[in-house]
Amino acid sequence: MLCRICKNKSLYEFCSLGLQPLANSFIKKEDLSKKEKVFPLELCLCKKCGMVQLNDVVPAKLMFRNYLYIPSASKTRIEHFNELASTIKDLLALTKKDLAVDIGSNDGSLLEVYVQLGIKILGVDPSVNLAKVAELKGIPTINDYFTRKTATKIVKKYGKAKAITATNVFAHVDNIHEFVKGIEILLADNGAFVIEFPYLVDFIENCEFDTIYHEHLSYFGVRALVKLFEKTSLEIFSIQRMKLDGGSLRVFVQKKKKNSKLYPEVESLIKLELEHKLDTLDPYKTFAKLVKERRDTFLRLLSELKKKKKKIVGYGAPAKGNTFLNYCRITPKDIWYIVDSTPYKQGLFLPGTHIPIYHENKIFSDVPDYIIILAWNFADEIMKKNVDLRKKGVGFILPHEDFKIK
Ligand code: JHZ
Repeated sequence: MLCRICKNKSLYEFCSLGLQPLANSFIKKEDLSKKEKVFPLELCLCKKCGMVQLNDVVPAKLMFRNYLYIPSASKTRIEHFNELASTIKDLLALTKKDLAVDIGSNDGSLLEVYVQLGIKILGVDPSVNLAKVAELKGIPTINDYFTRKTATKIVKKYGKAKAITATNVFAHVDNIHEFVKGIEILLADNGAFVIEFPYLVDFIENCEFDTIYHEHLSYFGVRALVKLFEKTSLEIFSIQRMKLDGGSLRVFVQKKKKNSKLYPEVESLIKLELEHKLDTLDPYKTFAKLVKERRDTFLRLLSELKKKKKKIVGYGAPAKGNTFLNYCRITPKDIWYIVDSTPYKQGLFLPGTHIPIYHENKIFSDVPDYIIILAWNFADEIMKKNVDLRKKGVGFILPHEDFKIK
């Protein structure tokens, strides 16, 4: 495996989560006895450019053609999209004449906001099922991956885009240089390409190991990102750190201005990464050690609660929950069931662990003693709407707070 950014061969593998099924390959009841495909889940660091990436790449068509994750299942994410769209609208002074393209547009949730703001829109998404859902909502969608070819096709038909977004998409792309070439073709000279993804500093510092899954090929820091844009006609002109998803970045990219140096926000995050010693092996070694400790802490808690005959269920069937549960080798005897707000996931079973997924209401009719919040990035939203259960004495286990019970 070569580094995705700099093509260097010297990759240092620092964390293995073993063989795992694809995190969004939820199973129908009739398929439970079929053998599931598993793939290695190992993380490496490029010693040259600092890029963190998976060792193996699962073909995209196995992961994204029929996709069950939708952002609209979480109120917090929709609120985030509302804020993102109006930030971009104000920044670029978008008008009715301008085109906004969302790459990885999913069910069209972000583009719907632009419609309300009166801007021309277009989605690009490889998932057949979700592109249909978006089209039904009136969101024009190109059902394909984003490449140079797709970009050229869009420019011919619609013209250049003043705003391009890719939220939680960039980290999923194998041929990232090809993707960036597509952006160079599609982006208007006075436009901006806005990328959002989980930030390497937060990922390492908080040991967010459950966010490692086959879809997430890259774990970006600003150092690697700057390297990626180095030989292109693009440059990063602004970056915001966000709390979303355990710590993410919002990166603003534009066509290069003459003689431009690194912008101050870019420089200060590179400095932060060096302060965290992300250019050495130490933090990655510590991360790998912590992964095992986190698993052992959870397994000890689980065993104590099971000894007391407590009933434990899970809140949310996020992709990250599957990495976590499979790494801990959890079964339906440990966690009885899962509830999730995504209609497409309800009635199915988790990959690997085969725990059944129900509508969120199940926790009111079949009340557990403890609920582990697998979608911990939305713990506030979930705790707020289940305040009555907490009052009744149900304990909420928080993986991101060292499995504290609230
Ligand atoms: P959520 C996905 O990861 C996949 P996941 C992807 N690869 C990616 O990068 C990230 O998103 C951003 C449910 N829920 O968003 C809905 C409730 O049931 O953390 C979701 O299934 N009730 C594109 O899957 C899950 O939790 C609720 O009240 O890790 C959250 O998934 C809320 C708030 C959520 O992403």
